[in-house]
Amino acid sequence: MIGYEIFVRSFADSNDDGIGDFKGIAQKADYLKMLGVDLVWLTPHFKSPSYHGYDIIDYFDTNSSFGSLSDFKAMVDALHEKGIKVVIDLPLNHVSDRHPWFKAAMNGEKPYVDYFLWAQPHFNLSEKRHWDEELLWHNRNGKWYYGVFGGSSPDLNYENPEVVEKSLEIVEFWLNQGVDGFRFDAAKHIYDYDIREGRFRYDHDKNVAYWKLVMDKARKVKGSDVFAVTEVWDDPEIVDRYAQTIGCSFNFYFTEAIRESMQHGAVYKIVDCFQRTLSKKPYLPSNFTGNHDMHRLASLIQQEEQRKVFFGLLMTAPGVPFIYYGDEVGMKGIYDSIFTEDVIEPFPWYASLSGEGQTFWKAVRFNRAFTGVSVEEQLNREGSLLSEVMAWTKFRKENEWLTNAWVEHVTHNTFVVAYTVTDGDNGFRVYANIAGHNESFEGINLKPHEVKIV
Ligand code: ACG
Repeated sequence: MIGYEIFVRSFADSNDDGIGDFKGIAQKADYLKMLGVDLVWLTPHFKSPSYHGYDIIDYFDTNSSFGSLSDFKAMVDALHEKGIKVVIDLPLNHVSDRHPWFKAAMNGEKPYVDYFLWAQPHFNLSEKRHWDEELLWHNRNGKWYYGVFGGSSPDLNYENPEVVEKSLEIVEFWLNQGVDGFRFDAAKHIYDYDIREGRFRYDHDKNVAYWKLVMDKARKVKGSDVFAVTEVWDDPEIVDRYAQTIGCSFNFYFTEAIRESMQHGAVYKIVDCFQRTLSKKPYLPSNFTGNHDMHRLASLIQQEEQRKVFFGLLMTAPGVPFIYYGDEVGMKGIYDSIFTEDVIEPFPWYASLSGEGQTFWKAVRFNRAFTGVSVEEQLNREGSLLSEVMAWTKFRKENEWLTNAWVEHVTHNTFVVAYTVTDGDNGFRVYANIAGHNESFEGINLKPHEVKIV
């Protein structure tokens, strides 16, 4: 199974307003098939005031720029017909400050006041997020509320059983619309504030117990083959705890380790990562090229030949690999927490960036016309990144057992990493040379940037 993250606003436009939409995605099902994708993760498609959609106004309605609920269902059907599963992004940790629940809570209306977290005298209101300088507490009209992702997205209060119940209703509703599963956004943040001590602290046990409830509900509605993947951006040992309950988790360390190794020209991080995250596990790791929260692969790894090695590592690794839309054609973009739009630029279908399906909701800065970064140009160039990616996805399809495999015997020199991938019955050994010169390791000769399977 191969996944593909689609930033809905940027992927494919069916009505010429420049904004990607559900019909547009349905119309591009053949491209997804050609690429070898069998599961798409759609970034939030709910009613929301922002370009990214992670702050929701109504969990039971779609963003009208993307289409109606019936357009959404038609898209799900169209993708299903092609054998492609649909997974939706579900930000349950917080809502938009324009959500009716928050508006009612600000007016002091019951029961909504208890849907959010309000400051108590012993709380430290000037505490910042542990990873940057953003404040956790926000003041509006003299009321202090908690919002780990900023003042415009207040956190829901999961100490309140009614909120838990609402979240389960949302899960049930969307499964009944035909979706195959979820990407659980910000999974470690459901319980991340210690009310007793009045400070930020992840309660992983409580979070995992909550996600178990969600998964029980999802499996009850959809059966055991519901697909769920968590977003827990943290150390592999913490990711493990969530993944065991949910069944699959994004492996951030994979993306980071390969990028870092390629930048430094030595495989040590890859070795550490493969040993720590890809050994035999009771869940599926989800390795990925990148996502909408980080610099694009092609901006960090400029050489196309190196990126081909990245795809080789990705497609020979166990679990469910995900491609971030556009990474297959070498889209660039530098992530900036203020201008995050740079990593979600319009998907370049054509060299000219104009034609049927092309989105143009924002001006491009990184992926300009006629720079070789488009489906059209990549399909017409022999040996392009896209053709290499398609060769790897074809290989992956011929080896479906890789989903449930694991990695053993990781060995290396400075430039070559070697590993055995097996599921107990099938297996092969991979040799990957990240260097731009020939290498020889364990008697295997490798050309520059070669990934060899023996
Ligand atoms: C998700 C979405 C993101 C979205 C939200 C909120 C959550 O993908 O687009 O924002 O709905 C944190 C959260 C993640 C969150 C990212 C953006 N992603 O945990 O859930 O922020 C450290 C922290 C991480 C942190 C990361 C950010 O530990 O928690 O992610 O930094 O860079 C190693 C370490 C690891 C460390 C990394 C990086 O891997 O092991 O711990 O991670 O290095 O240093 C959207 C918008 C926002 C808006 C919000 C409402 O993008 O602008 O405010 O919605």
